[in-house]
Amino acid sequence: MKTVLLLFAVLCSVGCAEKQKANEGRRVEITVTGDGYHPAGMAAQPGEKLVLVFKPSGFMGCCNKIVIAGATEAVTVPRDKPIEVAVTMPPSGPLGFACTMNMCKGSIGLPAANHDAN
Ligand SMILES: [Cu+2]
Repeated sequence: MKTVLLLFAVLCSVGCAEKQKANEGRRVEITVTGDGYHPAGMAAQPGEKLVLVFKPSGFMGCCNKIVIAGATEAVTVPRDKPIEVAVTMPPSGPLGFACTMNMCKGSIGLPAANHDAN
C-alpha cells in the first residue's frame, strides 16, 4: 500500500512539473507566410528546451497548420496572433516541422542555409 501511494505521488509531481515548464526555454521566433517559415532552419543544442513562437504574416495558406516531429496533432496559427509551442530537442539530430501536407517545411538544429529552398 505504501508503495502504491509513493508511486502515485511521484507520477503526480512529474506531471505537475511538466505543465509548469510548458513555456520555459529559449524563445525562437518563426514567421509563417504563404511560402513557408522564416527562418526555416536554425541552430539548437541536443536536449535544449525551446519555445517556438509562430507569428502569422499575411496570407499563410496551408502553412499555418503545423505538425512538429513527434506530435500527433497539428497546431494552427491564427491570423491575428502568434502561438507558442514548447519543444525539447531530441538527443541527436534535427527537429523538423511541416504543414499538414508536408509542403512548407522547417528544421531546428541545422543551419538555415540548408533549408531555405522549398
Ligand atoms: Cu501545406
